[in-house]
Amino acid sequence: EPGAHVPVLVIGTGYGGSVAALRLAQAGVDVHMVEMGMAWDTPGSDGKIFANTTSPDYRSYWLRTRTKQPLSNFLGFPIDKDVPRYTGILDAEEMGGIIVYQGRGVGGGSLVNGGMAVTPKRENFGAVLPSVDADEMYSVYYPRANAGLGVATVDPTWFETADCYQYARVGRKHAQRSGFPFVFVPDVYDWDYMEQEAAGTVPKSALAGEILYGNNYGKKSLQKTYLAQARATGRVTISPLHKVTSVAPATGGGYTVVIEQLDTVGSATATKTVTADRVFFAAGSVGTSKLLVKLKATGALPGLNSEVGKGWGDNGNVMCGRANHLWDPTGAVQSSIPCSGIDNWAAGGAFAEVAPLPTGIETFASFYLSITKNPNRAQFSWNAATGKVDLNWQTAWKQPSIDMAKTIFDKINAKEGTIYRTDLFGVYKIWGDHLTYHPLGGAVLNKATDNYGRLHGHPGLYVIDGALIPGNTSVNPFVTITALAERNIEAIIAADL
Ligand code: FAE
Repeated sequence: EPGAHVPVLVIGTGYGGSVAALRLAQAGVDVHMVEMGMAWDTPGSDGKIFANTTSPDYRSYWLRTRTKQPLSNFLGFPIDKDVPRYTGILDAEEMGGIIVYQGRGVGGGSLVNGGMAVTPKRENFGAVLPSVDADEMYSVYYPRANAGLGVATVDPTWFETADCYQYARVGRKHAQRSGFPFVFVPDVYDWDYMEQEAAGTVPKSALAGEILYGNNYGKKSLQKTYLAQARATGRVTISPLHKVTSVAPATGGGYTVVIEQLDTVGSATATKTVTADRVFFAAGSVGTSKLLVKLKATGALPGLNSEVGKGWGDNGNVMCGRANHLWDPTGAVQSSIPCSGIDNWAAGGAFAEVAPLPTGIETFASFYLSITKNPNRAQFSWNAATGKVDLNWQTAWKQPSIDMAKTIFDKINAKEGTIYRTDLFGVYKIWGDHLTYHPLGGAVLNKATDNYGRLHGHPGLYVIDGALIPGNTSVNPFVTITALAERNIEAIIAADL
C-alpha cells in the first residue's frame, strides 16, 4: 500500500530475489517483492497460461507490436509477425550492439528459460568469481541451490530410445566422432513428466515445443520451487505489474522506494511510494544495472562507487546450425528441453549446448547454443539527453565467441562432410551473434559491492542477482546466480539483521 513501511523490499522475482525472499522469511523477516511483469497464474482464452513457441501471441513479448524471435528466419524466410502490445513474458531488449533476452513476470528468467541447470567445473570457478571461497561454494551453496531448484538429469537409458532426443543422439555421435567430450546437462524439468509426455499419458509441454514463452506443465520454474516455499511462510507478498523507478535515502532512516503500477499495455496507472529499511536489487543484470547507474547519475544514491555499471558480459553466447546429411535426421518432434552438451572449454573456450529446433517437421539440422570465454566487457552509462541508460557493447565483440565456437563446429563439419546452416538468422548468415540469453555483471561482487553484495556507500542496500557476476560463468548461469545468492543471504542474515 502507498505510504507503507516494510522491513525488506526486494526488486524483482527471479533467482536472486526468490532466494533472498525465502531465506529472509524463514529467518522471521517480512518481505515485499515488487515485479514489473505479470503474475502468470491465469489461463488465457485457450485454457493455457503460456503461448506455444510455434504460435507466438499477445502473451509472448514484453511491450512489442512485432515478435523478435531469436531465430528470425527459416529457409531464408523471415518468421516474425505482428502481435498486440502487451506486458508479455519475453523481453527482447535492444541495447545498441546486442539484443538481451529476459523473462518478465513472477519467476523472472525461470519462466522463459530452458531450465539447463549447470554447475561450473570446479577448476573454472576461480575465473567466474575470483573473490569467493570455492570450497564453501562446492560443499555448501551449490548443493543447496541444486536442491532448492530441483535439478536432475535425464535417465540415460530412456535417452537412448526416446524419439524426442534423436537430435541429441545425432549431436553426440558427431561430437564423439570428432573427439570432443559429450556430457549430459542437468535440468529443472520434471523428467518423469517428460517420459509420460512421450508415452502420451499427460498433456505435453516439452514435447509440444514449449520454451521461450513459458512452459505450461513440466518445468519447475521458480513459481513451483523457491517462490512456492517463500509464499508458504506467510511472510512474503508479491506485487506484479509494479515497476521500481527510484530508491533514495529516506529522512529518518531506510529508503524511499518509488513504484509505478502498470497496466497490460505498459502505461503507468499509479505511482506509489513506500519506505523500506533494506532494499535488495534483484532486477536481473540489466535491470539492476540500469537502476543503479540512473540513481547514481541523478543524485538519488550519490554514495554508489564508480564500479557501478561496469563489468558486463554476455556469457559469450553465440548460436549456429549445421546441415546434416539425409541419413542423419534429427527428428520431427524434438524435446524443447536440451539435455546434453559438447565440452571444449579447456582446449577451445567453448561449451556448446546441443539445442532443439522444435519446428514440428524434420529439418535435418543440428542446432547449438555455445557459451564461450569471450573476454569483452561492456559498461552501462547514463545518457542525460535521452534520460536512458546505454550499454556500449559492440556487435564486433562477438568475434572471439565465433572463433571459439568454430573450434568445435569447423572440426565436426570437416569430419562429417557437412556445412553450416545459413538460413536461421537472416539470408546467408551463419552465426547468431546479435543476442544473449545470459546477461551478467554491471554491479560486480567485491567491486560495486562488498564480498557479499552490500552496495558501497549506502548501508541497507544490496545486490543479489546476476549483476554480481563479472560477465561469464563458463556454463549456463542460473545455478551460479542461485548459489551465490544462497551464500550472500546467509552472511547478510547472520550479520545485518
Ligand atoms: P531475472 O531472472 O532476470 O529476474 C529479474 C526480475 O526482475 C524479472 O522478473 C524482471 O521483470 C524484474 N524487474 C526488472 N526490473 C524491474 C524493476 N525496475 N521493477 C520491478 N521488477 C523489475 O534475474 N540460464 C540457465 O542457467 N539455463 C538455461 O537453460 C537458460 N536458458 C535461458 C533461455 C532464455 C530464453 C533466457 C532469456 C534466459 C536463459 N537463461 C538460462 C538465463 C537465466 O534465465 C538468467 O541468467 C536468470 O534468470 C537471471 O537471474 P536473475 O535473478 O539475475
